[in-house]
Order: sequence, then C-alpha cells, then structure tokens
Amino acid sequence: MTDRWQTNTSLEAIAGWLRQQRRVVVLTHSKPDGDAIGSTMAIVRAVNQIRPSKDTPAAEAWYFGPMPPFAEKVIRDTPARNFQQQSHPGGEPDAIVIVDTGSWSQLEQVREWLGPRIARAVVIDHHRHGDPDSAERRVVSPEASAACQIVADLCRLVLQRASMRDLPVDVAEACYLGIATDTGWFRHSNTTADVLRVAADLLDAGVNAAELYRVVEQTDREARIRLLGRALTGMQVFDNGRFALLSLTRQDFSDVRAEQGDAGGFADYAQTIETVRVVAMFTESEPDERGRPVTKVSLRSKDTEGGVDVNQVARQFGGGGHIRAAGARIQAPIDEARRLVLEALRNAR
Ligand SMILES: [Mn+2]
Repeated sequence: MTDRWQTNTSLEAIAGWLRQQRRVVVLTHSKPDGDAIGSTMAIVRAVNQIRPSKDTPAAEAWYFGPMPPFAEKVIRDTPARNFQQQSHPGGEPDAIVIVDTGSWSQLEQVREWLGPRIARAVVIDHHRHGDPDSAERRVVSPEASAACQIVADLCRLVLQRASMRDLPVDVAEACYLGIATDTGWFRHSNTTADVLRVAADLLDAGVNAAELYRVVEQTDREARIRLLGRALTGMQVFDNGRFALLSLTRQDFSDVRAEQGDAGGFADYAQTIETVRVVAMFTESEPDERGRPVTKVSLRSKDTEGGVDVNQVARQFGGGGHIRAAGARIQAPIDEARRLVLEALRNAR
C-alpha cells in the first residue's frame, strides 16, 4: 500500500477546488500537535477569508482526542470543534481536507464517517507512509519539514497572493506554528534551507515569533517543574552513563500536587547528558483491579551507537511503540520494574 503513498494532484488544483466549495471541514490526526493545529487553522482561516460569513463559516476544523495546553490560545475564535473519544461528527461538508496524516490509525475516531466520503477528501501530508484509501487525492511531500510548509503555499494559492509574505498575519502565524514546532524551533535535522526561507516569508507577513514561542512553549505549571526536580534528583545512571533511569512514585505526585500528565517529556532532560543513550522513565500507577502494583515505563533511545531498539524492549513487557520511543505497563512494583527493564536494556541491541 505504501508505494501508492504519492502525490496524485497539485496544490494549484486543490486551491482552485477549495475556492469553489461552500462548506469545508479540515481534519488532522488525533491528539493534534503544533503542526496539526497550525495546518488546520491556516486552511480554515484562508478559506473563511475568501467567503467571510459571520453566521455560517465556510470552513471549520475538527479535532479528536486531547489538545495541547496552548491550543486555545492559538485557535482563539477560529471555527473549530473538539470531539472527545466517543462522539461522532455530523454534517455534510462539500470538501474535506486532511492534514499532517493520511493514516487510518491516526484517524480512528472519524474513520466510519470519512470512509464513504473520500471522493471529496484531499490529504496534505509530509509523512513517508499513509493509507492511500483515506482520500482520493493527495499531495505528499516527505521533504517538507512540516505539513505547514506545504500548507503555507496552499494558502497562498487559495488567497491568490504572489508571495507567502503577503499572507494575512493570522494565516501566516498558524503556518509558522507548525513549522517551528515540527523542527523543534529550528534545531532538528529537518531544519532545511527551504523551510527557513518559508519561515522568513512568514515573519515578513508579520508573525510575532517570540510571542508565539512564549504562548506555546512557556506553559508549564509550577507543579510540573517541581515534579521534574524530584525525577532528576533521583536519577540513576548505569553502564558508564549509557542508561539513565528516572522514577516517580505516587507519593512524589501528591507531595508536589502534580497530576499524571505532568510527567510528559521528562526523558528529554536526561537525554541532554552526553553519555546517555537510553532513558527509562518509571511511573508508579494505580494498582490494578486485583490490587496488584502497576508501573508505567516510558523508554527513549538516541539514534546513535549504544542506542537500542526500545520498541523491542517494550514488547517484552506487553507494550510497544517506535524504535526510539516506546512504553509499557508492567505488573510489578517500581523497584522490580526498574530491575527487569535495566536487564532487558542490557540484553537489547
Ligand atoms: Mn507534522
């Protein structure tokens, strides 16, 4: 299937078609990130710009699953709906645009609804793989750093502007959001000359990059930083610093009044240690229904010598994920879970 995951239309054709549609729904993967929110917002704003109707907007975004903490501040009054796990979307749009994914696994909640409507659906994506039957037409550019890099050009065409520098500032801001977050604010290896040129055009269009950074990245709760302090204070390293183990007990969470969701991304801090190749983050969970202890482990590996396939390790404990990022729930007290996982990491390749 994946060999058919290729562009079969043009941005010009999609832009021309979008300009003629009365009602447009823009979808993205569940648990949307900065690129998903940015690319949906940019298209919704661009389409509504050409047909401004206060009562019934021409375009709206549909989101599924939990939203990142900055979502409300970047979406503001742009038409958007958020469907939680079970609810089904309704309505009959003339056009459906799917951005930053084309995989059914990431469109689970909308699959049943979307299935019979793929003839009026287009995908704009920058991932290497996807399901060709998620939309009849698609523009797939794996060389693009972010879906927003492609979407910026699409919005330029929809709005019939000569340059991305001429985009309305709210459209440019949404595009910049996705580009900045998908490149790690222009640090990751996908920071290409092309994406920097697009970002430069968006700044010329009036984007306030420093303000966007503050709104998106500087959102931590005090409890989360205190919890991070606990995790780092208790960090242990093994095998000449190759493995770093972090642990948080339920007591840690309650002491600093933190919630389970506050511990996300802690592995990144341990990964900044030069010698560290693999980080295992252990979180003591609620006991299971029979009262047995449960420990959640989240594994991160660097893609360099000494790194391991953490997906394989997680699978040994009934979990899984990706080669460099995976996790599992282990039915054991936290100390035993640490011992078992360390042993598995030492035996892994
Ligand atoms: Mn993306």
